[in-house]
Amino acid sequence: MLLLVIFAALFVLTEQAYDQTASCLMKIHNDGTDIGRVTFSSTPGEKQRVLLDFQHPSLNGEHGFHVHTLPVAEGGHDCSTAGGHFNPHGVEHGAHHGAMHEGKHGVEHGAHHGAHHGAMDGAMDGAMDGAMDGAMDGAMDGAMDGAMDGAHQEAADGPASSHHVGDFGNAIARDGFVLHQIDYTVGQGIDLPRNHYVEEDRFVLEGEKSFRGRTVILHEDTDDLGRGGDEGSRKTGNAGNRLACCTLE
Ligand SMILES: [Cu+2]
Repeated sequence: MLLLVIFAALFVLTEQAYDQTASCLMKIHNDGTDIGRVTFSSTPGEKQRVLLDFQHPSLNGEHGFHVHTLPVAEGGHDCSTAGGHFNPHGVEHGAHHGAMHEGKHGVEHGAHHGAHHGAMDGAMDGAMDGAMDGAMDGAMDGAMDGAMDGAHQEAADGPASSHHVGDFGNAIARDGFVLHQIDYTVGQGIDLPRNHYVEEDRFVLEGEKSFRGRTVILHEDTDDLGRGGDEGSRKTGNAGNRLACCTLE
């Protein structure tokens, strides 16, 4: 009981630590059963968090997880009405971080990017640490974390980024539970484990491109992150049917 109170207190504190939040209760497609809450939090220019907390017997393994363009009808749970992936830049589907490089490229891009930022600080220590962080990301998570840094650098050069704004990869379920958290640190800073460093806000919760009023969808199948080698992969990651959804408020 005490543990629960502490956990609840921490949760409340965490929620208050962001300037903006948008959330909703996920419901099973064409059924309406409430499976838990998804929350997007943001302090623009500083930090962002995506938190999924779901429970349902049908949750098992990896489930593609995206923000789609349209709201579902009010009070409804027909996830088919949510349109395609939210993709204001008209690019191909990918992971939540960016372009899909092989692990080797991830290391190179990550190391280069890290060193670049370290050097920007004008300190030798910064350069070394930056290079280490970048290389670690690339080595550890290959095409994920390492590629992220490289991809964001490339994205800054032109429109050829290869992930949708609404792409968030997969949520991993165990025994009917999903507790999935993604943290982003915006701007220059220390890239902690599992705390993804991004150049700009990963998403916005106000204005024209806001996630608010759009629909979070959890799919039945695994999102192949655009690496499936077919058209479906480049559009949707072949994540299959819509398992659950809700429109962010
Ligand atoms: Cu989707």
